[in-house]
Amino acid sequence: MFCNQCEQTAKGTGCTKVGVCGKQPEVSDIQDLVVYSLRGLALAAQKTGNKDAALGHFAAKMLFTTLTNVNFDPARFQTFINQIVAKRDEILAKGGASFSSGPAAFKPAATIDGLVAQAEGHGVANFDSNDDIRSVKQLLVYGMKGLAAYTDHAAVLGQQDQAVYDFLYKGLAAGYDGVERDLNAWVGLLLECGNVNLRAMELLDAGNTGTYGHPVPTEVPLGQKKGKAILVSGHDLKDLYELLKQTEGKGINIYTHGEMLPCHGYPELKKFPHFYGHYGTAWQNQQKEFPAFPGAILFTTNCIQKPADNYSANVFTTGLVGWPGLVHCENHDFSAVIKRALELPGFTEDTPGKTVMTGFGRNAVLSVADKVIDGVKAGAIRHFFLVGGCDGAKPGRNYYTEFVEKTPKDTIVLTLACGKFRFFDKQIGDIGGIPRLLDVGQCNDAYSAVQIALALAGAFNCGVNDLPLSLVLSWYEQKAVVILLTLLALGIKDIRLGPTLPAFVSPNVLNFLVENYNIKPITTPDEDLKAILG
Ligand code: FSO
Ligand code: SF4
Repeated sequence: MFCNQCEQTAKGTGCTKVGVCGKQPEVSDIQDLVVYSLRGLALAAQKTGNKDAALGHFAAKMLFTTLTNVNFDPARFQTFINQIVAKRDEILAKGGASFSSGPAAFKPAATIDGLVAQAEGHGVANFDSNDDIRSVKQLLVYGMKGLAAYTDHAAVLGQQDQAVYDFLYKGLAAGYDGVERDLNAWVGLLLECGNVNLRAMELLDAGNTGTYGHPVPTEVPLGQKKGKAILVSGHDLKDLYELLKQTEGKGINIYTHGEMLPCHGYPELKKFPHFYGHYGTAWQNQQKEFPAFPGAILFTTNCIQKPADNYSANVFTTGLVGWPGLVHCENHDFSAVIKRALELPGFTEDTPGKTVMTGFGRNAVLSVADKVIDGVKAGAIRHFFLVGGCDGAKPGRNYYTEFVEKTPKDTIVLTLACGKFRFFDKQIGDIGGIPRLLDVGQCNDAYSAVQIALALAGAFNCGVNDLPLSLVLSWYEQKAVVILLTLLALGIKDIRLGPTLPAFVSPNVLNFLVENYNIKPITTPDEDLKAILG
């Protein structure tokens, strides 16, 4: 195996024996083969001019399964590869087309061992012998994995655009489509990926807000209520909605975990009286926090970690998530989760706790835009920070806690994604009634943050780079990669990125990013604040 797609990769260079995430070598290799098979499907779709949205959504789902911390089940991947190849052959046959070699002619072995052997030579380390080309090819594949995740979330809510699927085919086929590309051409594909992701995130925003309403500022309890309990993790709003419906009147309270916290702000979700509060912090703390949860736990998307024996019987997966041996819920049928929750004791008493605010999506923030603009003009608001991105286990991530704590009282911090758990319960006050810490939502809501920035730029008649706004981002997995590509495609400069820079960015590619976008690594909160605020 060789995998370096996420921030916690071994020694900052690559996982080679087993993933730091728990990914077994066979799964890593078979995931490489999933990507390779998808290249074949993409070539077939291009050759036959296939515009079937169901096929595009299928391809996105398959790519999403290879994202960090989504699926660890080799048997499921074997099924996926067979499905990909079957669909490829079906559209080739229908279109009267064929390939005699390469990924579109690939025939999967019948066993998992056979697939592992076939994966040889198709991993990221083999993408190219030139370090820089390999680096941009990796960036493209990782960016597309993130794009695929957002595309799937949007499609589940009925929002699709063939242009997104066409790009996935183009990006997957690149390198196998007979087109010679130099470094510039590959960089062009990266920016195209960023642009297409903006469209995918727009679709997702339309899906979320169109189905569940625009988030409204909402106070979320961090304490617990007496009663049976289910904890929902991941990012999927539809799964949560279906579970809320299925648990109505059953005496079960529903809690969010991790990136599901912002769900409390959606009118169509918060209307359920048993949708109670939030439990725990970011994904990397689940093994510490889940044993104490006295109910069932449902994973709707990433980020799952190996469930320890003291709580694994309570954990269920759905959608694309998988862990060998766990019960997987299909077609939004959560009866197994509900049964388990009813067997377990639940919380035996009310435990009051702190509360946190969420629900500051673009609609909520822009509804007070006049107040914000007046605040800036009057000098009450000096600067905005977007401190967002993923959390992770590295101790260096305390930077983000300290950074937010040290932001001056006349500045506003917008946040999104699970990186917020480093500071989400900090009381940092308000400016004239506008909270200084505004939770825009999940990483899935990056579109909302972009719209807020664009609206501010419009109001001040300047570009986003000229706003008193600084982006201080943390990354962990491939959704963060594609969001970065989107920000670059939008021409956003001066991004600070941490806790470390990606292992798959070669020195020359990094130079390119620094020279053209002035990307920089985080240093210390004091130094960075001083540099930003002058
Ligand atoms: Fe975090 Fe995990 Fe949302 Fe990622 S929960 S790390 S960027 O999957 O997707 O922010
Ligand atoms: Fe390692 Fe990250 Fe790959 Fe897991 S996803 S194997 S931790 S690089």
